[in-house]
Amino acid sequence: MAARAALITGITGQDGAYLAKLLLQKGYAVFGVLPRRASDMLWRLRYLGIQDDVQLLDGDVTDLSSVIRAVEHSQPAEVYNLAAQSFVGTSWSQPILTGMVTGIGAVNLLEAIRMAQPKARFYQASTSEMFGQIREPVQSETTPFYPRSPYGAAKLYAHWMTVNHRESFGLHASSGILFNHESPLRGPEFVTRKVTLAAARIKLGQQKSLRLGNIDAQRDWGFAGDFVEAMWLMLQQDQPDDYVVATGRTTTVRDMCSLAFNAVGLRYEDHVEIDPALMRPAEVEVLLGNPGKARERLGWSATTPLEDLISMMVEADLARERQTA
Ligand code: NAP
Ligand code: G4F
Repeated sequence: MAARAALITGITGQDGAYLAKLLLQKGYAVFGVLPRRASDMLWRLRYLGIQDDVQLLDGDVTDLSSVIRAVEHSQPAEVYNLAAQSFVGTSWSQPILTGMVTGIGAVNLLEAIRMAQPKARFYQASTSEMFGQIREPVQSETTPFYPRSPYGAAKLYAHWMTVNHRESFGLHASSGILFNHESPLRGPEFVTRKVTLAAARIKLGQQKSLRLGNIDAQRDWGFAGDFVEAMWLMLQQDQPDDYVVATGRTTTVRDMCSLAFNAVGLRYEDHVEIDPALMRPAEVEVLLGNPGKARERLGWSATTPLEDLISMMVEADLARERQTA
């Protein structure tokens, strides 16, 4: 019997790589949509040792025809839309591209499924950024949204279009409202990885200081390897639905810095400089998720404490920096 197929957009990103690994372990035939890029895109798949195990299909979520071809070719039982311009900071300088990729891209996937594979189950990578200027101190599936960035607004459009395709056309379309999740495969522009990489480089004498923006911001940070399990679990449910996926604990960027620098025997106060240029035009000051519904309905909960996550990231950065030195 042919293996159950899954199609992942954004397969070369942090979550795409961990999800591909999880699905391969579960016996799926894993297909990924691969947009054309000049630089090395496959480093995360190589890092996890799965680059030869996934089938990559030329395509871009902004190009509906390529998305339809990818769906027709892979005949997926499950489609995970992880593709996005996902860096919040860039969304102010490239708001239209962010809208096209992060917003319209999701609708292209939904329409391709509606036309070519209506029985496929669909996962949309929604985000706690949609809560933005928070309306409730702890955010759940019923908390009103108030996005604070072009990225958050684009994701909110994609989120509601997912709900709308579920309600209008009966698609098995679910939306995971994921809070921040990190790993050694996190892009170096995001704050946790920026900090763990800098702590490692400063320890090795390759860098002197680290410039950051708002270190009083608070995030509910978990481990990406835990979070991709929740994505899969959502698509195993009889009924599609929306779920908050979070740890239920929030920490300041400042305290996260302290964890990272302590892990290499340094004090962040001796190395971190505040750069006003890194402050955002509108900030999401604090995020804290209530993962109760995911725990009750999916049997999912986060298992990696922030201390372990940051140590894991610092260790990985030390190892990689030593290798390239
Ligand atoms: P990521 O590392 O930035 O991965 C995004 C992926 O999308 C990359 O492989 C990227 O390829 C690809 N992509 C960008 N534009 C594309 C296009 N036009 N067509 C096809 N692929 C395209 O993000 P992540 O952290 O893995 O997050 C996965 C998803 O979850 C994203 O949608 C993100 O917005 C969402 N999310 C993330 C978090 C988090 O904390 N990590 C939380 C909530 C939601 P290139 O790198 O080559 O552009
Ligand atoms: O790591 P960040 O860039 O992540 P942010 O903006 O929370 O977005 C991430 O999580 C979202 C889920 O809530 C995802 F949807 C999104 O795709 C992405 O994965 O910034 C975290 C916080 C912010 O408050 C930022 O202002 O850290 C603050 N910060 C302070 N200094 C910094 C810096 N962020 C970055 N990237 N770089 C700094 O130097």
